[in-house]
Amino acid sequence: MPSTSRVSLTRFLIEQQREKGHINGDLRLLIEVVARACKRISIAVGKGALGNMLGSAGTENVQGEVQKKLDVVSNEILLEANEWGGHLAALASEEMDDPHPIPHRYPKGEYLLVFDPLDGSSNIDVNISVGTIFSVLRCPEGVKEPGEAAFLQPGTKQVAAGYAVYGSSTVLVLTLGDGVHTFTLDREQGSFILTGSNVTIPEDTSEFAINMSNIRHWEAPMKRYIDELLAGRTGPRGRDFNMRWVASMVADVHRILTRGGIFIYPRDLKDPSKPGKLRLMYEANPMAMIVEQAGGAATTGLERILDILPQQLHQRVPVFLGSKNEVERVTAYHRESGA
Ligand code: AHM
Ligand code: MG
Repeated sequence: MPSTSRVSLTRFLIEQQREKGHINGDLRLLIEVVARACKRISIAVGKGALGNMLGSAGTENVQGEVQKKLDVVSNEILLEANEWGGHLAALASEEMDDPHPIPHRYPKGEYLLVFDPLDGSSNIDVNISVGTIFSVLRCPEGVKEPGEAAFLQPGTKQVAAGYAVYGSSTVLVLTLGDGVHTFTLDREQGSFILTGSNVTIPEDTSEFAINMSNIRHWEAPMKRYIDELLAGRTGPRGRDFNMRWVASMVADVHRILTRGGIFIYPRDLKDPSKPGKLRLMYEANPMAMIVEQAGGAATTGLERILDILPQQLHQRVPVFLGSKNEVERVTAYHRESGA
């Protein structure tokens, strides 16, 4: 394809606004600003040891997890990029206890932005893909100083969701509620170029992604499902299954978006106080919207993720997402068992 016919993210968004009326100017600005921040994060991640950014920041986030230097830097990049544009009413992040208000010196907009600035950060120091996940909601009408309550909206209310994966190439994946589109960063030009339109996830798959080391802590329906996959050709499923686990949700979901698969982080009995590891508002919800928009499914094992009414900004949920027929099967096993 000659380079002159390439569609940049900017052009894609302008056309979504002008021709399809899917977005307004503020949402277009918001997506552009997030994409620009992702470019900066991609550069910081790509410097590796040369950037003096590897290792721990020596602090803990609200979940009691040790923050990496790049977690903190990525969070700051996203805050700084988004504060002043006038498109946001507030921001919230995995790395901040409470929502971050827009400073009074800047105008406020109608949107709320929630993000995991650097997902999979245990992989930073070993040069394995990490990513940024984001979700966009509308600020409830009449709310002037949005606090936690303003963010507690079900995933069905997301007006946009996306992630950037910092892998062998940097890819931005975006949905505005009308299909899923992928943009690859042209590093020489510094712009995201449309490389995939209306991406779809195959309904069937023979590949699963799960941290098998937790098997002894799983509930019965989970064990049943994985046992059947492991039994392969001679078991009840009658075919062999392959396993992949990057331990960066962004990278695992990106593989599933590319060639199908099922990703599972179930509830387990290791720490009964935690209903799963992944967080609803900035991991499960945006990924569930992307997966559903690509024709896949996303549940907690019992209910559709996007239907959950959040109780807390940092709440955790079990996550089952990807190829529709596998997600439906494992969800049926959980429902049958009444787990
Ligand atoms: P993080 O947001 O602190 O990086 O944690 C989320 C990550 C996901 O990206 C990944 O799927 C999961 O945690 C990996 O968990 P495990 O360490 O059990 O393999
Ligand atoms: Mg994360």
